[in-house]
Amino acid sequence: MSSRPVLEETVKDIKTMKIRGALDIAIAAVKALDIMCMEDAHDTAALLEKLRMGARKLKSSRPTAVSLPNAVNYVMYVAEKNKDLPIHDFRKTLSFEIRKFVGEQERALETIAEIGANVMEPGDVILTHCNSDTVVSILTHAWKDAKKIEVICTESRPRYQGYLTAKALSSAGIPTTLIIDSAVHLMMKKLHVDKVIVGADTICANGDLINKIGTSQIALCAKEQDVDFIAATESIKFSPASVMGSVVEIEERDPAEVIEPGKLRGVRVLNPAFDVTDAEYISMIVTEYGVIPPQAAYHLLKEKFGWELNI
Ligand code: RI2
Repeated sequence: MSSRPVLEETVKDIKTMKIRGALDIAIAAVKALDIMCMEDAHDTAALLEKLRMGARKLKSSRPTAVSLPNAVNYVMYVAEKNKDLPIHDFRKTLSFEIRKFVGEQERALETIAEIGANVMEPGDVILTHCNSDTVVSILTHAWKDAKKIEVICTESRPRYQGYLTAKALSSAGIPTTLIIDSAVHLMMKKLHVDKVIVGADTICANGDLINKIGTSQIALCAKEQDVDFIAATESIKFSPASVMGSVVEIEERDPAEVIEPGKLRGVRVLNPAFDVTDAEYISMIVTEYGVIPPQAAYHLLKEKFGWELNI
């Protein structure tokens, strides 16, 4: 049996953003490796080689969200550690560990929803950007806790992921307002925003946040207006490579997402998908281990990714 179509399909779906959101792409990637585990192979060494190739392809499908390489590297770390097992035991062990890992990520999301909801206060007006499952889980949890919040969502051009957020929150019964991205500064004041909360694609060792393009401008507005700026993230989105000084690559997507090709002849169109928010603009980071200041990112990395960093 060949699981190549599943691998190719997953890579394609991540590239085209059919599967998107930092946590969802990580989970989809390791599930593809789980299916690859059942691939025909003479022995463990042959299967491991196929998995290595699959891991490389999955990791190169989108460059910015570190949850993707973190999840894939973890699975490959377990695979390499068990490379001396007979193939049947190898398949069983790896598949078990992958499923355990996915379960842990799902539980992390539930825990963050609970912790993040505690941070919300009754009557809060909250602004969010793009579409983060983590943020949506926090806000719907707060609503179920009878916090009577209101949420302002940005459109999040060019892919309009803000529509997904607005739809999910209003379906949960939360009073929801949609604004265009450039209205943030005006509306933060006019609608008396109390808190900003966003998801994360990557958290660096120095506490900097990499998230959907536009996030850093919102953080500047929040700083100016003395509004708390909160990042919500599972620890899988912390970057061990940043401990070693590596700079996260910011994904540049097809300009056709911004404007129909050829519509503005002679004009260069750029489409960066993410930006960097300096740690000094972040009031707190909500993780499954609790609420931490951005300055604690390095310690969490050491604790969580010691296996990869050898520290
Ligand atoms: P969750 C998304 O990126 C957004 O930037 C969002 O804040 C982040 O992933 C985290 O999403 P994209 O995939 O893991 O839309 O919280 O480019 O769902």
